[in-house]
Amino acid sequence: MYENMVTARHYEERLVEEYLEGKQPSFDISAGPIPGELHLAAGHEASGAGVCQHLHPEDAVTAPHRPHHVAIAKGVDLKRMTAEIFGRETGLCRGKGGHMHLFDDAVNFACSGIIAQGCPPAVGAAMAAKKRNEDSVAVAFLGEGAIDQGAFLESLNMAAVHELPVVFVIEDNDWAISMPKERVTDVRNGADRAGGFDMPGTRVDYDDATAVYEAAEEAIERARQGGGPTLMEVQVHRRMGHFMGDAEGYRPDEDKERAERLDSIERLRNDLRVSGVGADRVAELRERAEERVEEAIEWAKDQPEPDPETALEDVFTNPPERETPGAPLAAGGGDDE
Ligand SMILES: Cc1ncc(C[n+]2csc(CCOP(=O)(O)OP(=O)(O)O)c2C)c(N)n1
Ligand SMILES: [Mg+2]
Repeated sequence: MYENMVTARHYEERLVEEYLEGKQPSFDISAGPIPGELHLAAGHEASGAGVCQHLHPEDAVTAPHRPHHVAIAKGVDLKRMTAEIFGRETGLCRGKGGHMHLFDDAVNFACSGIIAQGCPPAVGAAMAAKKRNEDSVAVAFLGEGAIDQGAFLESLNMAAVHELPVVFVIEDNDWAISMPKERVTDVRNGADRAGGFDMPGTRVDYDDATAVYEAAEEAIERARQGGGPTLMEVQVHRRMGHFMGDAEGYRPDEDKERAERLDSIERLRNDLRVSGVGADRVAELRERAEERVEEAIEWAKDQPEPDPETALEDVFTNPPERETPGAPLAAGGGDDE
């Protein structure tokens, strides 16, 4: 878990450096080697690491727009994930998805920028496993800002009615962009939503990877043994802005300082030391993580960019016919199928 967490933290620290290249001084979001938005999960690492530690490659995981820590903990190919973030041809989605749309079928991982969108596919994966009599499970990660979404609530109902092997993990970082949760959600603890459905709800009140590990073990084992779904919530902390470039003018200084103080990585490092893991071993894990990150970034930056000719390949709709490239569509043109 520690290695996964330091990998995720260092990965994002390096992405920040790469992301800012060429974007300053006026913050041009489309400039530099990583154009577009970037949502960082620093402060969420305990959740991904504690849950995914119990999963096998065939177990499905869906994540939201803040996916890096979960992807790393699920074992997504770091080089191809990095190439995707840099928009390269050898990226997980041939450079067309970017950091919010990573998809790795080798380990059954997907994420999406649409809030709560990962819940229905996770229910689908769990239903498939049950119908095939396999003991795999599915896990959907989502933010606390997503728990009023229809897709989430319908997924809970479907999972409970069919007793599906799925675990929903709410990452409660107290904020949905600039919106504090108490202004938009009627429950203080997201896990209380389970009470409206026939499933257990459990909350880990502090982002301690070991506590997450233990809560997830119970939920995932129950799902694997045919005991149905669980709703889990983990208190995490958003150490950064909602996305890179967010000035966070809405956020009290104390809230930010608190997030920085309550660092789950430091907590786990101390716990490891107290349990007798030597300083050398801890340093070795950290160094190995850092080397892996550097290698992935170097590799990705060396990869070719996609050929513009392939821009309309692997997309869901058939591109409408144009008589000449760039010309307006003929009336009634296009093929909706
Ligand atoms: C269906 C939908 N509505 C709105 C948005 C815009 N949006 C992007 S992130 C976000 C807030 C999400 O907050 P939360 O679920 O708590 O996740 P966090 O960013 O805190 O990790 C919103 C509203 C979206 N992506 N999808
Ligand atoms: Mg949130």
